Amino acid sequence: MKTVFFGLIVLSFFSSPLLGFAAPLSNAGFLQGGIWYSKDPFFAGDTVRVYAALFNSGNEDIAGTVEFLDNKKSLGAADFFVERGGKFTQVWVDWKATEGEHLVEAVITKASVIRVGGSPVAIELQQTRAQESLRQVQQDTDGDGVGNANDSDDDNDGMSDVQEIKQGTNPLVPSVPVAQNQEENVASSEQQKTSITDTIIALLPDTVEKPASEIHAAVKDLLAPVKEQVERKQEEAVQQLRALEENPEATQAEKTKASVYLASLSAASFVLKTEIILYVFVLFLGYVFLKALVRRVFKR
Ligand SMILES: [Ca+2]
Ligand SMILES: [Ca+2]
Ligand SMILES: [Ca+2]
Repeated sequence: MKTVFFGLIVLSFFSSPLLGFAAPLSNAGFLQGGIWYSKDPFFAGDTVRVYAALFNSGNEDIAGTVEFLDNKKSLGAADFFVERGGKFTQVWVDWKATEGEHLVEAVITKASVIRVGGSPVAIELQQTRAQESLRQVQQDTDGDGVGNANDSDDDNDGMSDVQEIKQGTNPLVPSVPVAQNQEENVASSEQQKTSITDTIIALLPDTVEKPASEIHAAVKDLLAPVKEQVERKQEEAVQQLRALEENPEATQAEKTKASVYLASLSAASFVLKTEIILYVFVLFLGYVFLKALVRRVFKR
């Protein structure tokens, strides 16, 4: 008799949550680890499968529906069934990702206990929300698996984004023949510039030529790291400006500030690249020499 009584208590304990007046079930619901994707990283335009997993450590089979949300808008729903006794299952929807920030969520909207031979009995679960997933979805124009924000050459045409913006070609459209031509042009004009400085130095009299070309080399070495740093900063400024332009919340003042900053860096980089400082220096040497020569001639 005692055993039967005890058995009744145990039975009522286990079945009470199923009768509707009990606390929400805490031994079933979403698994830890939240939401995951069929491929990661993924980029704008990719269709990915969004997954969440459910477990059931209770003693009754459970069925229900999970709704997936992207920025609070429904991506679709998936029905589930999880057997009792520590089993789990996964649910998913397919999602065509777009560029920008996405808060992806999964919510159990309906759950019932399914008994053999009985009809489903609605229950309430404690854990009805999967751990949300906050993603920044980028474009990957060249499809190399590196998003545009982290890719220094978005269209993979061999010309960096910085270079393309500087010379006015589209960093998002491969422009290979133009790129090669322009790279050659840049290379040859740089060579020309170097040789102009060297030519001017060569025109100087022997006594001045040697120290002048030594100083030229030294100044060039001195400026090389500065030039590199300015170019790096310029690249950062380009990325920053692009991020601002893509950000609808950015103010016009911020954009203007960023473009002025970029323009001044471009100017600095131009000065360094074309060795304007060196021209001035060499011209100054020539002037000093001529002055000395003129003085000597007129003294005689
Ligand atoms: Ca890429
Ligand atoms: Ca490029
Ligand atoms: Ca291009």
